[in-house]
Amino acid sequence: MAHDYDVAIVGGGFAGVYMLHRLRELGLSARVFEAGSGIGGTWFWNRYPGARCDIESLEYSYQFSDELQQQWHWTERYATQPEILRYVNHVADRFELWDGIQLNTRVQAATYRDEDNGWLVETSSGGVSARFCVMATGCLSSTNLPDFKGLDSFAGDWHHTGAWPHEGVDFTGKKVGVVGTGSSAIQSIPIIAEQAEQLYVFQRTPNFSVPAHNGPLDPEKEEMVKGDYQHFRDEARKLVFGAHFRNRDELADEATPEELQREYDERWAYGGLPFLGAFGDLLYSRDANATAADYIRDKIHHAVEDSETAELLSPDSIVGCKRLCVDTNYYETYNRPNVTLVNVCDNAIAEILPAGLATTDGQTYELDAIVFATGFDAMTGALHKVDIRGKSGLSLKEKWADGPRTYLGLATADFPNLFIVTGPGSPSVLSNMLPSIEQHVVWISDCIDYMSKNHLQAIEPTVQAEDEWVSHVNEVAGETLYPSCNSWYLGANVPGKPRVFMPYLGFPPYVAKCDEVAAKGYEGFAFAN
Ligand code: N01
Repeated sequence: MAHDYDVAIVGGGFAGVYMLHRLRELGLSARVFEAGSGIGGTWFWNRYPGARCDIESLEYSYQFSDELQQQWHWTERYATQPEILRYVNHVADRFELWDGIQLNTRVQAATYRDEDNGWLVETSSGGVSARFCVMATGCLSSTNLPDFKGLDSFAGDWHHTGAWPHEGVDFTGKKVGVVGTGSSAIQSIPIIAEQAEQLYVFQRTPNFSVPAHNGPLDPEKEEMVKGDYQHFRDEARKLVFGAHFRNRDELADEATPEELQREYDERWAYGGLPFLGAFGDLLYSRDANATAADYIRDKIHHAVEDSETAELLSPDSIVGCKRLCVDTNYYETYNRPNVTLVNVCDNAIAEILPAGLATTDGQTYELDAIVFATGFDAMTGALHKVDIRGKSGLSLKEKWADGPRTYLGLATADFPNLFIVTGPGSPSVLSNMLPSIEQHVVWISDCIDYMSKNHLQAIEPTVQAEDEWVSHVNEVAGETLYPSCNSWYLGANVPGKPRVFMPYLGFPPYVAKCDEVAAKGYEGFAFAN
């Protein structure tokens, strides 16, 4: 039976947009279904004040077209959300992709049909059939809004950072509460504080943050990178996070106090996530990590005038175990007279009241607006919003009831011809997302092309390959400090979510494995003719 499309692509973020382009280059028909009224995925929804990327612009960008990367000019070292959104729209214009993108269309269900080895994709505006279904739904696109009692009764406005109103929000003269102190909060708090009459930050767990030292993009650096962009990309491909974090092999456990101080000072002055590359053992040894934690705590105490507030802002945890934050004036913001840090670790938020909120110790806070910077149901949340059914009607949710199971984060047994871009079990959020997305798009489209040329109807991983990969992902994580804290990498931020470490650490070995699997005729996958 003929399908409407060779490939149905769910999601119009950076993954869906490039997937469409790449499939078209191979002469295949594809359509992107996007719930939003525009493309860009995470960069379409996360419009909160201060939203910007924590990977430098020169490498948080597509590399599939040299003309594109040469001609596009980023204005800042770390691009703002509006600039990243302009960029992805430019890509869609430049490669004439709009006629393949259906906006305002939410995919509700995707069902595998044994009879024709294809997928029936049901959307808010009707159903389509396709040989393949590619889930390009993103890792951080399903917002997590805790079930706060009384939220419906709140008389003011409330917003989640991950679903911010397009028209913006004016906090001028308002009493504002921000719930959460992760990356989204840490980026937005300094800006909201400048507008609000009074800002209360409700902190359950403090996070480590490193200054971004953002500014206009250095023209010399731009010229240097653009002089040999391929070399710059090739270098990044060999690095553990797929980005230039200036990783060193030297061990903090073996460094003298002077070496530690010198290296951390240099990294702090440089700014951003490369702080984590200071020593090779920071994510492996508690003692090594403690040297970095002590250093940042000391910085917090220097930045924050009130010692009690500084102490409350100082994490007693492992640097990088939860994603390290990157900020502009975050800690300094607590020196403003209109900013108050509220500890909701001991006295949790009990309920939202019509005029504010109350904590369990009976304290109440009068608020005109609340910002929930409470994160995401990461990696699996967006997949589970779609009722995905594989062979014999098996639902993905049922199959993954104890945590996600994939082969290479790309596919899962019993769900033939279904691919996931940057799925659980792939480097995804532990890597620079853009190169990871491109690597997946190329791998998936090459696989589809191989199947077409070899008249193969269906592909799925073997259960054995999947089991071995899941064990390997756990084993690699188990050697690090990552599983030791309640992070969203583990699903620990969403009540009832199974605790499984979801991303794979190590971009280079991962890419090598994917290449090897393909070179061996898709080893670990089974085909049907
Ligand atoms: O979310 P988070 P996020 N009561 O999950 C708190 C990426 N990102 O949106 O730690 C009170 O990190 C929760 O407290 P706790 C980046 O990968 C990137 O900030 O669970 N508080 C925590 O403080 C990042 O890691 C950029 O105790 C509650 C906060 O809410 C990821 O997105 C920018 C609560 C959630 O923090 C997620 O970041 C922004 C409750 N009931 C995001 N429930 C860049 O720079 C939750 N919290 C590219």
